[in-house]
Amino acid sequence: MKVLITAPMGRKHWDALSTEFPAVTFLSGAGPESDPLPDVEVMVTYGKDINEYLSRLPKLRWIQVLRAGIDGIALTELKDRSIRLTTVQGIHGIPMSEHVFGMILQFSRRFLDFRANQVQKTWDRSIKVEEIYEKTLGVVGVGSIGREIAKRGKAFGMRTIGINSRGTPVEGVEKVLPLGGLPELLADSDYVVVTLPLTPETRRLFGEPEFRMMKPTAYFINVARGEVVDEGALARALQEKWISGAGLDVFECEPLPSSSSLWELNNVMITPHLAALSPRYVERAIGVFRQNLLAYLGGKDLANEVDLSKGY
Ligand code: OXD
Repeated sequence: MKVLITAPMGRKHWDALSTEFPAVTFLSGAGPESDPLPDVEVMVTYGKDINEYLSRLPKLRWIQVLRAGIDGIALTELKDRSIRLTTVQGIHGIPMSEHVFGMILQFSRRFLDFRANQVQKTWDRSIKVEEIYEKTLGVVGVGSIGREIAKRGKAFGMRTIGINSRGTPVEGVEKVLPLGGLPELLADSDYVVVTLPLTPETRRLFGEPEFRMMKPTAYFINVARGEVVDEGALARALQEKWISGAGLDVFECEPLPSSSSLWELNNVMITPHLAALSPRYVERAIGVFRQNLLAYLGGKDLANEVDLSKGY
């Protein structure tokens, strides 16, 4: 069986895969762009190149993406060709929750202001610092990532509320609401953290009405996808102080264009879509693929298989 791996990864991972699966041939993505790869049954990728490879892989049966999001992948074509799709959902919780809490603690303890004062050698004790203890953390999307964020919120003594599609209870989250409960979560939360997948239902879920429902003292943190937000409405919410600030890792257009007004707002913290990154990312992602390859070869269920009709 042939597996095409287009995701860049170190030699040690290639060697480990070849040793563990001697009957499988692992190919790298090299070769002229138009060449068909007739015998490839499985593809391992970060996702961006799937659509361009599909026509070259007539026998493709399964794609393992080494990321959580599947937006931008031609799901209808996969469905029509009965190609299975799996993600590495589940490995993002640790780095993303640390990233989110870096942002939350920055907003609360004002480290960036102190750093700016440090550059000027200024000793200013008038900067107002806050606590997050007993504040409300609203996690919109309590899946594997949202749960880890809520867990850390609890460790800081925060009240946690969350949203998932049906309001199904989640361990460690005090109150879970269905998507229709968004106004309640927005009105109650001091920190709104978005970890939703991008689907037709969640596209531009956050617009002017939603930002106006938030407390003026609240912060909005998006580590999901830029397209779940109407970025123009968010910029106005921040400029006109409907909300206190935002921590943004994802944007409608990436890289964020230099013309975006978000760059200039001093109540915004921007990071370049890397909340999930970690020195352990590849090792964890390949770990999921290895388990799935064993299951695939043994005819068992694959972990994190996407329901191609639902899109998640
Ligand atoms: C992902 C991401 O989808 O990091 O994995 O955005």
